[in-house]
Amino acid sequence: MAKWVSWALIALLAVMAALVGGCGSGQPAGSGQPQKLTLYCGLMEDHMVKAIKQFEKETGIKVEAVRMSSGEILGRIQAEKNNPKASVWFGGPADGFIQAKEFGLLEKYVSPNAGKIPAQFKDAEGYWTGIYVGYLGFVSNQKLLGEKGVQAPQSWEDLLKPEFKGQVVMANPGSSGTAYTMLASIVQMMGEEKGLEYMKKLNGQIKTYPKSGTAPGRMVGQGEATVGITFLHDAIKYREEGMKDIVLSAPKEGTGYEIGAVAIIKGGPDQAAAKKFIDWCLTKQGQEIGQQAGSYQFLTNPEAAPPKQAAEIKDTKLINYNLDWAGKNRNALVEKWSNAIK
Ligand code: S7P
Repeated sequence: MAKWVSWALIALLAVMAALVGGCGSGQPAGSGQPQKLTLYCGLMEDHMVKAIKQFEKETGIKVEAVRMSSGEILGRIQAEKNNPKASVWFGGPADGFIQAKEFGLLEKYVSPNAGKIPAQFKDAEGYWTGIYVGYLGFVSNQKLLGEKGVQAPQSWEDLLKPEFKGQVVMANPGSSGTAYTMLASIVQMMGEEKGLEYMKKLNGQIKTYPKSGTAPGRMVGQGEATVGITFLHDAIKYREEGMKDIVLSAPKEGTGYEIGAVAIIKGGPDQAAAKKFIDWCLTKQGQEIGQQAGSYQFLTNPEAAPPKQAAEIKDTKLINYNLDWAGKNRNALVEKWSNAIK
């Protein structure tokens, strides 16, 4: 064989090896550039950081992420509709994802790993997939309850007690997925008219409406308010981190819950990397990683081991939360709430 033919053969093999290598090593085929991915993230920041590090380690894909509350993410991807900057919405209650699907902001993607996730935790058409489940409830400060001589609330009605005037914290349902879950739960339980009347009365008890649903638990734990409305797993996290006065309770008539989801943003860059991230989130390892950062939601992949810390809230009485209704009516209901509390 002529020498130039052997060299050409070697060069060809080298190019092919680079192309094949690129597929599994976080490089877009043939580019030599590392693959990258931008996420908008609705779950807690420490969970987000752990997940990203592990995903980067396993895939070589470089991830950038911004933590925002659900309403902010929805607003951001709506505003960026014609020029999306991020490719994945990672975490936060599925209500926001349903509203985003309605607005045409999500890309359909049925991951090969989605088969493991039971039907009640995913969109039937593949626009979003559930990765965890969280129950809504109350977080109280034992010391402040003692000073007021009052018990932790056991019902939604209890939040209206005079002892709690100016002492209740819930996030703003416009920005927060947690608070929207509460608003939608109340309206589903009481009906729209009575539900909004209740929210108006509750408004008279509220100390402040922070942006994120992760804030009430922290504020109550630090003694800034007596009672908060929160996802119960967040209250467990804060108590475990040292806020020892935290006590948990749940409304006896029942409460709403979230399915925390993940989805691909329509038209976002790096769609191949986005799909790999969704695939990873649905694995046993991808779901179990949150526990390392104190995220104690129940998990949707039956092969993933649920956090042992979640056992204390497993018997919380849940309503038959109509997620589809809650998602499709999100913006309209938030507007009605804003008018009701004026
Ligand atoms: O990661 C903890 C967690 O409670 O954060 C999300 C929660 O809704 C906070 O987001 P908002 O700021 O939008 O309220 C939940 O999805 C998640 O379980």
